[in-house]
Amino acid sequence: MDRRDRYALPVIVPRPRSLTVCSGHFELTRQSSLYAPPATAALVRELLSPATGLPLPEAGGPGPDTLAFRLDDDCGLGPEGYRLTVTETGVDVVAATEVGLGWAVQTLRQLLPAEVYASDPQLGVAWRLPCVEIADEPRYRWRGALLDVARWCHPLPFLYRFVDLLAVHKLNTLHLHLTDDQGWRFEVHRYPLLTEVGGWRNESSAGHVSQGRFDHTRHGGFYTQDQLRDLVGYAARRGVRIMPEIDVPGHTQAAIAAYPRLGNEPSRRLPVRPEWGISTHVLNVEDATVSFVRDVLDELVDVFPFEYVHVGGDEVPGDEWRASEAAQRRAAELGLPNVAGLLGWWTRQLADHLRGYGRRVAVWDELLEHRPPHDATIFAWRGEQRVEAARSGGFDVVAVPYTHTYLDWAESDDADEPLAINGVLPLPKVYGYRPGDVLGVQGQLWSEYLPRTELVEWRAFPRLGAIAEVGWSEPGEYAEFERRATAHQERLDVLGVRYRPVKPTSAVDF
Ligand code: TNX
Repeated sequence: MDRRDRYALPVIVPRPRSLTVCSGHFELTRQSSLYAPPATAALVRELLSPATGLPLPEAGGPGPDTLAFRLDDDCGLGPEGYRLTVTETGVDVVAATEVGLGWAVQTLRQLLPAEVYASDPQLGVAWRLPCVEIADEPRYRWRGALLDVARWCHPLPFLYRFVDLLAVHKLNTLHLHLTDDQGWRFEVHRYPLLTEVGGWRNESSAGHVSQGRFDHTRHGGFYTQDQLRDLVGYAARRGVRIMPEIDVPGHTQAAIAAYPRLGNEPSRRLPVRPEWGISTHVLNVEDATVSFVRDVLDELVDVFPFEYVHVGGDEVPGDEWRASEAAQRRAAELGLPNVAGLLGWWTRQLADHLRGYGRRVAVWDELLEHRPPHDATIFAWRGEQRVEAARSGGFDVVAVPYTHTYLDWAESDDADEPLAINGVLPLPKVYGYRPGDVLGVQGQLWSEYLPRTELVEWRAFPRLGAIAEVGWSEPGEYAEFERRATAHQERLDVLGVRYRPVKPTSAVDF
């Protein structure tokens, strides 16, 4: 039996709002031409031509044997929606924006044989599209994935691949966690030691952090601003925005190792933190330190044009501020009941600064108790009740509860699962997540236990596909999603993704 005969309906992930299959098909051949706005035309050729080998020459307008992509403000499907019609004579797509046209291109690829995902010409494949009518638009505006490149500096080519994989699943945001206790990955011209010193640690935790073992291997790296600018452009052409995160005032030991004056005991030399877990070393509350971070943000906004900048704010231990006279004085001057409130003071100053660039801050939900900037978007991670708390506080919320979206958690408690942080998050639980009335949803790939990119892929897929569907589609039956997710593996195979099978049959070997 031909593999494709097993599925009566085309397998689209995430599931479109409406899909009608009609009889017949349209076959793309060397005679087929392309009519589209320039950026869309470039994307279609970039995504279809390598595998099909088809030139898709430009057509003067819609017509027979043509892939036509048209912009129409009145198509009634929102800024990311599209209508895609395949008839026996050709393909017609309408959308209000080029982003919408771009998502239609991704759907078009999923209507074609899985070989379309190959990076070199596939001979002997009939590039047939079933006749369909699809009207589609996302349920949530923010559909993302956090990739932690601070704990392990994943190679730049992987970031490109990851962006491609987000776009395949119509995820529109890459949250790049660029700094942490264990490493600083963003080049800052004004403060070169951030990467020269802060980008490298002498060793890393080996095994689970609770075992207290180390690998005795130096690790590090960083991305230059030019590299990141190129990545941003590449992602934008695929409809993916990149939100950078500079995590302050906690999770900053790497920065303090580079510039001890940022810390609470400037005469002390700290290493970039080798082990996982939360450092008690946090930024001090000097005006000069706030200025330093503003300078970093000045360079950051020049690289990342996206409206949102994440400034962290999670897990800020109070030990050093409680022991610091300067911090206590600062808290008293500000009329704060205790030094913990300095977290809000830190963040409000950064938000003010970023507002000058027309930017908005995103912060972790710890800020909720410390008067967050009024225009902050809250990333609610400590459970569903934090999503609710942020929402009832009147904030925009991206729902990232660890109970449903932490993809660094193991997918099962089977003995052969690769080592993970505590917690188990199976695929059905991710799929069953209902974020409620929020800006959107996002999967988190914290990388303490993901030192290699194959492991990132193993933890990301298929669960990131479930996140994509939670973010894009109306809630559905898990069994139906599971069928599609299983068929979708054929595409991930062609892409060479090291995914965890929906139903693993053999032991894992990492
Ligand atoms: C908590 S989520 C963190 C991260 C860790 C993660 C591991 C958040 C805002 N902070 O620093 O990597 O748990 O699951």
